[in-house]
Amino acid sequence: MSHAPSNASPGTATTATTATAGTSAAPSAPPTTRLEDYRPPSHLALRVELLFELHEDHALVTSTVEYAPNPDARRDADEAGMHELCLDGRQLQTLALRLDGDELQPGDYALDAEHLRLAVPPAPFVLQAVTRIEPQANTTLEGLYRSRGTFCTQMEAEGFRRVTWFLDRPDVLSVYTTTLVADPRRYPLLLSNGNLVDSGPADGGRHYATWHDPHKKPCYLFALVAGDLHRTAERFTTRSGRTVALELFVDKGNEHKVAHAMASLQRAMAWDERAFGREYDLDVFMVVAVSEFNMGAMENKGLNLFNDQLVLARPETATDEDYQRIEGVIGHEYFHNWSGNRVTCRDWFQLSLKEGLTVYRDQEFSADMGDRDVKRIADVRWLRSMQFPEDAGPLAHPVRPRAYISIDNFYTRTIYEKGAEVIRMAAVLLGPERFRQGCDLYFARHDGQAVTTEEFMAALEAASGVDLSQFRRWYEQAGTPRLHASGRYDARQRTYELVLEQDCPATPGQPTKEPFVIPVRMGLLLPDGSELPLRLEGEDETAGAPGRPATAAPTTRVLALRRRRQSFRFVGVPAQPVPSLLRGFSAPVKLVDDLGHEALAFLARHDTDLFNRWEALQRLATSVLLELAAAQRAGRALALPGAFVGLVGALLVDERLPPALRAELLELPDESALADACETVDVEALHAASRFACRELAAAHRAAWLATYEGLADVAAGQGAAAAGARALRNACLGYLVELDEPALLQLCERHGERATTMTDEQCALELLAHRDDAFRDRAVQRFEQRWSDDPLVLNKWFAAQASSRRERTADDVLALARHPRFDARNPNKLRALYRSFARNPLRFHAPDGRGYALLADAIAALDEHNPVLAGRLAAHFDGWRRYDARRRDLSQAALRRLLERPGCSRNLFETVSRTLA
Ligand code: B3K
Ligand code: ZN
Repeated sequence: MSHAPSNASPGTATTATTATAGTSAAPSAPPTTRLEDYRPPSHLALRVELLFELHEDHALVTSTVEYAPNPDARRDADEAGMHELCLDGRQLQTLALRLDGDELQPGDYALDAEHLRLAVPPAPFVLQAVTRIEPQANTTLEGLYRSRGTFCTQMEAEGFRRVTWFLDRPDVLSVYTTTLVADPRRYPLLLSNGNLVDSGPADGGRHYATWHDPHKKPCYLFALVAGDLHRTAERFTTRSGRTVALELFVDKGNEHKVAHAMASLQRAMAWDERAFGREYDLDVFMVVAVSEFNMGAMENKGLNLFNDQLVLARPETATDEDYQRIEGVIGHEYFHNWSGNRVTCRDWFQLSLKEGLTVYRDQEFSADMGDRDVKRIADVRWLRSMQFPEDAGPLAHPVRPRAYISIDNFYTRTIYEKGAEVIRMAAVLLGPERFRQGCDLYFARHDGQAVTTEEFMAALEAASGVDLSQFRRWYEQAGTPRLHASGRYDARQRTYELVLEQDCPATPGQPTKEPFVIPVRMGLLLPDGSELPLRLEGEDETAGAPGRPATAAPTTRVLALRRRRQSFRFVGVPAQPVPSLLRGFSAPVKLVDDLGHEALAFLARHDTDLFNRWEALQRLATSVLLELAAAQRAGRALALPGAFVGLVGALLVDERLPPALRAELLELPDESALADACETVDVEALHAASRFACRELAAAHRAAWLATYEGLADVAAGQGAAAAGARALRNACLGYLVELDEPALLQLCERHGERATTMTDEQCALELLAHRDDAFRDRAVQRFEQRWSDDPLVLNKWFAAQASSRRERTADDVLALARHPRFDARNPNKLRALYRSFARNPLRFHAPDGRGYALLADAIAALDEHNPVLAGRLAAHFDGWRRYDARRRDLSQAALRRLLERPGCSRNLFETVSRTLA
């Protein structure tokens, strides 16, 4: 029989598709995928059966898939009434293809580097493919690969095509049954999605396990694991009374580090029931930690895979921040079970549908588990230092992008964190109850479907009655809007008029923008520090529910700015107020207003919104630091305003504020946040300004830093949230004290590290001393290495601290560390510890001679040979290059050109670099 489609070129079923197919070599113009070209899949996959025969040097994959024509697809039949099926595959050696049991011959189908095309009947049929792959040689960490001795998978976004021929797209949902066969001695553990339905001995002394996942899912959520790992088991009883087995697998020897991850999972499951009404839906939920993983973790149905860094924790090996991150990511992946898995994405342009929503959910989870204000501050700090620069540079893209070469490059801060801000704004506009009803409706309407951000918006609208048509622009327009605010007080009329205006800078492909809907949560503070009850002109002063007294006007309310310019007039204002705008950071915008230092200092002292107290101090500090940088550039003497110094001192000792919040207040904006506020970044001036300010503050409050440090010693030695808060504040104090360069204070820091009982303190001491160029630094670095050389995760902190160092030799250190016996260029955690830390080290990455650029570009070039996904993402650190002086621009451009012109540049890297240079 011949099922060859008309345009078929002869293919051979027994050879690899092409030599370069899987190495991601960039063709001269890699193809672009566009949102407007989306078409429904030609076929549905009714059921998928997979057999994995795992061997030491290869794996055989037999996939048996029942396909049926998709009634929603438009298609043409050929003269014989046959349809075309085009499947995705990459670097597959195809050993056999069978259509309804008939072996296909080479002339029956067409193969190119990444596709298999064949003519198929216009009715359901079964296609079986046998492919041979080499997980052991797979260094991309996509598809099926090995992490140390464990077989594991990463299918999102397009890894499944590295395993077998399939419709590798998120809108093809199917029920999977998976059988693994392997050597029982090396791989006693055989896991896949769903429930274990069968297991036992197999031929040749091997064993097998069969898993069945009753929930329809796209292939990007498929996973398998085969290995010899330690299992920790717990239980969770859902609110409807079902018992779920929770199983956490780690390398043997690490089992004493799993309690926090397991407890986090139990908290996450209970929280999702409470906060979103979402219950788990299988009998077992498994988490497997592996040491080689391209990102943090992956939400595969019922079988989450984790970077071990986000699972393993003991107080002596993981910092308080690591603990929080683990809780957040365990929650994040678990929450995907509904926001991502039960309701998934129609296509990869909708990535933020699951990621933005799930980040929002994990942020809320963490806020509920800890201190909400501190969590919000940390999230906003991160958004500002990572997402705002992305949105202002050549890689800026909308939350729902319209085109990509490699979707791997779009797992960005914009998709994730800005996406979460968009959800948060919707929640603010709807209010908590209607937002929850909207989410309920979304999950109910679309359970088992692959949908778009449009369906999410439509569900929120349907449940709330709020029109979100203009709000959708947040998905379509890139760039961080600016919110201009100015106020006018009329003492005679006792009114205050707040004028809000918005604009948004041009971004690639989007020269002009339409106005956004910007929710501005706000309050007005009176000179005595009290909050004014807010009444807008035209609102009835005495209005209250019938028969009840008038409700007091609220002191915080949300103004929705919809037009380019709008004014809001408040009445009954007894004195000139100070506006507190964007409380809780109610919109991801840059606020530009006319508040001077005095008003900001007033807010920093009096605002009842704790987030905005922090924000006011940040804004004040940013302004102070930028003025210092300007003075430095102009060769003027530097001086810190006394009021600012006084304010910092007052907040330091304000015991009404929890220590964790004080620690946040006292942390000045970092150099990348400062850079984001500059037209042209003057690396050295910003650095000098930051150092000067820290030293001055340290000197001015020397006694208070020291007293606070000493006073919190006991609390900080304990466990739990209060201890972690105390450690954060103590370590902030220590950070200021070492700036003073006094031997006694440096010894204090040294002892802090030596006597530390937690990694939080030990890492803090290492990081502080690693900036120096003296014996304190050398001793700290050596001691840490000796103590932790056998713990790869802790040693990553050691690599990172040195790559983040301000000292002049840092580039040399990084080069030397790359040759360190414990460095492993195949391990993404190690690569990130060294090179990502270096790329975030403004002073050394942007060294004026271009060494930093060359160093990173060389590392990316080497990485691109074996892990293009990571290479493409690391290259994004160059995206700020246009904001530096001409010499640095030339040097970074040259480094980028070299990358682009390198023979064999992957399409991932090609895309990042060409967009960066465009
Ligand atoms: N969904 C994964 C990320 C996959 C990245 C693929 N290159 C983890 C997460 O966001 O939950
Ligand atoms: Zn996610």
